[in-house]
Amino acid sequence: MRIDAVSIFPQYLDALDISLIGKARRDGLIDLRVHDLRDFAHDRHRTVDDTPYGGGAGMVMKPQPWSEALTHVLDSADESTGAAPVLVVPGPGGERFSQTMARELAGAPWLAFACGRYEGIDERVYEWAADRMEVRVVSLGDYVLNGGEVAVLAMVEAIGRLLPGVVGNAESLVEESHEGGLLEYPIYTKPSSWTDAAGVERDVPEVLLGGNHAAIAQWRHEQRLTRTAARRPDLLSVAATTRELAGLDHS
Ligand code: 6GU
Repeated sequence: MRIDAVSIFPQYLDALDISLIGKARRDGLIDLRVHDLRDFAHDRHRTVDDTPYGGGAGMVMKPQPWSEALTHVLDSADESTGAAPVLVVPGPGGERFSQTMARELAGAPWLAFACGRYEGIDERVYEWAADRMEVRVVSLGDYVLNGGEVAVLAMVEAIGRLLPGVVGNAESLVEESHEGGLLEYPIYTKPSSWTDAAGVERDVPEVLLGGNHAAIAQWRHEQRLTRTAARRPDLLSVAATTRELAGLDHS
């Protein structure tokens, strides 16, 4: 997959050199290209922002550097990418990012991320871009970050790990929280009995120590349900709850 990211703080994205995504880049599975928006501002101070028409707090990102930066990205299309990327603009005013959206975006050959800062990007950039590519404004959740860069780190990691060959054990992709609509069950490793520094003995649940795989699967499913009910009741749809209460849903 080809990924471009445009930012006034390209160093934020240096973290994508590390770990699984860094390895995927070195293995040629992800071609990530980071661009400095200021390279497309041509005045002495490389200005990318200005005051908002109509008044109000803060600054707005100017249209011209963005159109030039995104034109530069579009001009780098090749045989593998198709004509244009899906443009993802991170922002608190977007549709909510999710595992479903990560899966959807992982199916695109080319993604471009436009990281806004300040109060945001001049609205005409969205119009200009929509004439040339699919544009999606995407939010991580109901809180405000100072810019899109940290959101891009999260989204590229969530999308990248779904690409074929990026995560070694494909099985570790299926049983996770949010795949299957429930949170993950609790996990344990050795020792089976651990005494903490305060002298409290803490034991691994008995069922996991025997070899009864049906009993383990049943226990884990119950743990997923109780944990989801406690932490994320919004994930338990009426239908799923009804099925569980009827004893129909042990998948
Ligand atoms: Cl994607 N961007 C910004 N700037 N703030 C956010 C966000 C994104 N998601 C939640 N808050």
